[in-house]
Amino acid sequence: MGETPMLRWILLALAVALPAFAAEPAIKVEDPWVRVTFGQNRATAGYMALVDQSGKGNTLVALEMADGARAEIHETVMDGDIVKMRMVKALPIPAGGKAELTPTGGHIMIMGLKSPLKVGETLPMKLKFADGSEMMTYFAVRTN
Ligand SMILES: [Cu+2]
Repeated sequence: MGETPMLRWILLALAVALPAFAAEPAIKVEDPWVRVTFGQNRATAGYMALVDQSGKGNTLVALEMADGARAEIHETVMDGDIVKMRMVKALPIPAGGKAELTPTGGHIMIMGLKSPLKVGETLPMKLKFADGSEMMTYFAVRTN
């Protein structure tokens, strides 16, 4: 049985549609921003929400920046009356849900910046996930 024109059209449509579907990011980053640096301070905090679009969940395991700057995931914990920050190895994003780093919760601790961050600039950061995927994210520099 030979290929019908209709079958050929369907195969062509699939070939065009599938790569576009596969390229869809499985994680959406909402409102990535970092707080402007003050004076000689070369450390600051960044915030964002990670939304799972795969329905399978994922885990943020590392953050990379250029020029020797470092980024860690920190959570804030109460030690008696004192607020302390603690590094966490990974940030899980629940299946179909979101993980948020907000000024009242956790943050991305950014250290070792070579120059101050000014309002209006963007700070690029590579997000690495447990499934091996990576994503460049551009954090807007803001005061709040
Ligand atoms: Cu911190």
